[in-house]
Formats: sequence, structure tokens, C-alpha cells
Amino acid sequence: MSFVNPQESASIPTYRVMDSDGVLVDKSRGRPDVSNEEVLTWYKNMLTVSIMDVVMFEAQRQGRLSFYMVSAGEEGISVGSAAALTPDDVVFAQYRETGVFQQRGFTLKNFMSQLFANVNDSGRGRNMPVHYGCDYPRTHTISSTLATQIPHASGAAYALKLQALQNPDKPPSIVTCYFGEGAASEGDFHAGLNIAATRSCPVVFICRNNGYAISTPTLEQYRGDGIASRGVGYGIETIRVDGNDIFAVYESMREARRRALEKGGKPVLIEAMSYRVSHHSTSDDSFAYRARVEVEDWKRRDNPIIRLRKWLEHEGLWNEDLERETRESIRKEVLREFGEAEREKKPPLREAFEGVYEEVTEEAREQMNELKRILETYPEEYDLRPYEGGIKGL
Ligand SMILES: Cc1ncc(C[n+]2csc(CCOP(=O)(O)OP(=O)(O)O)c2C)c(N)n1
Repeated sequence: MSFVNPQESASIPTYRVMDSDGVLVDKSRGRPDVSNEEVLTWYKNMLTVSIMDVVMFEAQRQGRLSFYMVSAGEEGISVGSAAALTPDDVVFAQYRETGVFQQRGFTLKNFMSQLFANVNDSGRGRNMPVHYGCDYPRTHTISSTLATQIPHASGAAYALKLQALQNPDKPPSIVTCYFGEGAASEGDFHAGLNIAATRSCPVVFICRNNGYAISTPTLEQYRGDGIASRGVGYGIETIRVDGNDIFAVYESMREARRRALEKGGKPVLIEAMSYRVSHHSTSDDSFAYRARVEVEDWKRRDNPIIRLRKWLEHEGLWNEDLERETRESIRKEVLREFGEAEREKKPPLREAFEGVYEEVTEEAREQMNELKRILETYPEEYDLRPYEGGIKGL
């Protein structure tokens, strides 16, 4: 009789390409198969996310924005993984994946329009800040109701599988689904992975394990070997990677994509290890539950942006002057788009009621009339100038 004791089993190893000094871990292997131009784009995309994060976090503190969430420490996971996708690949994400949007060509104007809920927001100002989405590259709107995107992703992957059977000449595409390790405690995670495994759906699940689900550290979230061991439990090919190493993330995503399309399709799980450097969101003060020194240590020890910068410097592709000039020009651009988006009108008020059904329902029409009545009765209480058309927008 033999019980399997997980405490005695070796843990799943972590795939690395470059170390924290930006040097290849395995000197016998070749340089990553990526052009200099591409790596420079990744670096600038990570810088853009990080600079925008600082500006928008501050803007929330100044009361100019209702809410924000930063990706600090996790820019390498989102940018590196998105770099291995095609625009036809379908993305479902949680909320700390701004780099996916940046890498897929979302512009600063797109980000700012969503954050300020103005007329240029593709979501027509109906969502909380950071709930970005776009039709193409195919990227579903952020799901912050934890893990709800996971079964959706499996279902979308099943649809892609059936479409590929019907149109064998079309280049096949996959679904990629991002979530945090905290979201992996939801039932939806288990249902989503199991259905993807049993139906052999072409989906790459990518878990950002950043050590915290708001105030709950991973030590209190699970007893097993991270999230990777759960993939194995569902019969899913799995890899754990160093999320601060953009090359490791990119290479594993590229290989996962290839595997996901093998033999008619199958799921793959990537667990990317990182550390949530900032507060959970603008509504959180993480020093209430973790020591400042822990965060300072992490910042000093390792960071995906600094690691890639070191690599670029070793390669002679980057230097102090380029760093300063690039940071200055990104910051300027962010502030310019910020100002424009903040001044832009909000969508007409009636749009708060439209778009759920093809036609506005009788109940919604009654609510619109009631809103109009209140706004007209108490005009001094409501400033309608920011809304396109003012009261006529209803
Ligand atoms: C269904 C549901 N329950 C609770 C929450 C509140 N909540 C928002 S984020 C979060 C923690 C998620 O942690 P993780 O998935 O690890 O992602 P991270 O924030 O660390 O990137 C919780 C509990 C929620 N959004 N949805």
C-alpha cells in the first residue's frame, strides 16, 4: 500500500531563460529567437504600462479618477505572453493585464477613454476603470468578477475547435485566459479547466501567481504545489515559469500555443511566478497586512523591467540616455492623452439604458423618464454639462 504524500514529492521546476542580472542561465543554449526590434518594443511597452500606472494611481489620489489597478512587477507576464499571440487569438483577462492590451496595439487614447468613461470609450462609459476591451485584436472585456472568464474561455476555445473542423483551410487560432492564483480558488476555475481538458479545447490558461489575493498570502490560499499541480490533476500539460523573465514567458507561451493546436486542440496551463509590488488597487493599503521591508526587498531583488533593461544593455541596445529620453517622451504622451480624455464629453445619458437588449424595454423606458423627471426637478443638484447633449441626451 502506498499513499502519495505531496509533501515528499519534488515541486514542479520553474523555467528560466535569463537570470536577475539579465544574463542567459544556460550558456550553452542560443539567444532567444526574437529580433532586437521586437525586444525593444516589449521593453517600451512595459515602460509605458509602468509609467501610465504611476500617473493614473496618482490621478485617483487627486480625485480625478474613481479607481485604478496597477500591474507593477507583472508587466513581463502580460507583454511577453501577448507577444506570442496572433490578433485572431481570443483573449480573456482579469484586470492586471494592461500589458496584454498595450502589446496588442491598444493606444493610450483607448486606455484613457475607458478610464475617463468618455464618448470614445468602446464600452460607452458603462464600466469601472481598467475594464478595457476591444473587438480586434480579439480581446474580451475584462472580467473582475473572479474566474468568470475561465469557463467562458473554455467555451470560446470549444467554438474555435468546431470552427476549425468546419474550415480546415483557415489558420487555426487559440484562446488565452489570464487569472490570478486567488481566482484559481473559485469553482469556475475547476469547471473551466476540466471541461477544456475533457473536450480537448485549444486554450492556454495563464495564471499570474503574484503571492497575494488582496490581503491573503499564498501560504493561506493552498497547501499544494502552487497552481501548476492543479493543471496536472486535470490531465493538462503544464509549465511553471519565472514571470519576471520575459523571455521565459514568451518562449513558454509560444510553445504552449503550438501544443494547444496539436491533434485538433488541447488545453495548456502556464503558472507564471511573480510578486505584486503595489497595493491591490487604489482601494487598498497593503501595508496593513504586509511589511514595507518585504516590498522593498522585492523591488531591489528583482523586477521584469530592470531585468530586460540589463539584458538590453549587455547587448549594446540600451543606455542611460535612451532610458531617460524614452521615459520622458512616454510620460509626456501619457499626460497629453490624459488631459484630452479628461476634457472629452461623456456619452449621452440615454446610453446608460441602451445596449442591453436590441430595443430599450418598457421598464428601462420608465426608469429613463423617472431619471429625466428628477434631473429636471433638481437641476442645481446635477451637473449635466459633461454629458453629450445634457438633458437632451435622455
Ligand atoms: C467572485 C468575486 N469574489 C471576490 C471578489 C473580490 N476580489 C477582487 S480581486 C480579489 C483577489 C484576487 O486575487 P488574484 O486572483 O490572485 O489576483 P491579483 O489581484 O493578485 O492579481 C478579490 C477577492 C471578486 N472580484 N469577485
